[in-house]
Amino acid sequence: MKIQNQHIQDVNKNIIEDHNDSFDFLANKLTKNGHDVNTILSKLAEFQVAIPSWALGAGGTRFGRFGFYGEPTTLEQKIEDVGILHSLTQTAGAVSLHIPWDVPQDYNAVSELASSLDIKFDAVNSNTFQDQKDVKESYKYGSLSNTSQAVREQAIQHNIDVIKIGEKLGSKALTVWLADGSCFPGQNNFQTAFQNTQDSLKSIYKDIPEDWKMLIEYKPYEPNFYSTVIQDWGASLMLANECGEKAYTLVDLGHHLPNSNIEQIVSILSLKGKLGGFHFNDSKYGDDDLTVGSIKPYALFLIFNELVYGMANNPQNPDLAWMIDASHNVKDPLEDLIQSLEAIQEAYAKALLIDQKALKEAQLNNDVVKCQEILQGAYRTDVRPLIEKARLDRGGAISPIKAYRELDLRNYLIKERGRNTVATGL
Ligand SMILES: [Mn+2]
Repeated sequence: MKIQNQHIQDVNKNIIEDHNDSFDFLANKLTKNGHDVNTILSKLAEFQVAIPSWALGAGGTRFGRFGFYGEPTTLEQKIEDVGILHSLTQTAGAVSLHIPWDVPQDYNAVSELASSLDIKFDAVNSNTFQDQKDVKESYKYGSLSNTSQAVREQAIQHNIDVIKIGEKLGSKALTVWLADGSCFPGQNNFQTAFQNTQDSLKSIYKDIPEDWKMLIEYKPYEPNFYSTVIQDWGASLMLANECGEKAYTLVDLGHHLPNSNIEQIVSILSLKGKLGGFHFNDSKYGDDDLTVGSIKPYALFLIFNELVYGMANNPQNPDLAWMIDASHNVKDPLEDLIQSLEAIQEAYAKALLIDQKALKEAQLNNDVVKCQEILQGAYRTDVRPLIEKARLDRGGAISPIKAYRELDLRNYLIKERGRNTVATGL
């Protein structure tokens, strides 16, 4: 299913006057305060976030999966869903495939479909945290870190196969996230597990194409509950440095212990030119994978402040691979992803409003109160008219949720695909 642009414009018609009023008011105010509104709008328009192929199916809880009608069952249907998101929001111009859940059957057809929807293939993700059907070796006790050479070799080969799939689609990065670790003290030798992981990653790295990145994701605990081999940014950075200049650290917001200062991690990795990718979600307790911005929007804004600073001041750091990595639980996946995209754009827009020059001056004068005023002044601005305008200018919806509901898109998908369909994934 492909949305006709005219349908989006029809929904926009009913709310365009309100939008114009609030945009004019905000744009005038920002211009008076020395902001270049057009530059902010073009930055917002350029900011594209990848949708993971596994996010389009039904969610549920850790203990059960509750079906959602009209789920996409093929990769083509998943890409069509990303196409719907992109048409409405104009900020979901990429898909991130998870292998082996979404191996293309017909590469030409999949590539043509994606490009017809203006969607690129972002990082490809390997999976060595589950045993797939008919495999020889089990990952029950780890993959790249396993004490068995045969298991490690199988996991290395899988990653190399994933790179080959990505190359056929135009991807430029491999994301490696390992569930490797231990559930009980004494189960693993920390040094052996780390060393094995390092050697395995170096073997994979040899197959990373010249214009690719290898993104190494970290996580402190879960599914293993005593130790994780790549438990934090320090472990990830050590491994990336060991592999070489095409290897980077990937930050996933939910992969931190409570109250970690993620903005500081982002800032220092960016200074060192080693921040390669970013996964968006939110959390209340642990790796809850809640909708980004739904729990701690101010923390998200502070992180974006560092990302904006890094993008402007750290040419040594490459462009980042942005991806939503969340679980929509009991929501319609597409509505949840729209909310995520909006929260990301909102935090980004607010961060773009920070007067970096004034902030630097206040920092130099040790004017702590002024520093906070500058940050919170930007944070308290209602930037939604800017985001609406950036979408509208590119043919998107002023309110993507409203358009999704008024166009009754879920019912169209159910009619097309049937009610009780099931997507691949967890
Ligand atoms: Mn992640």
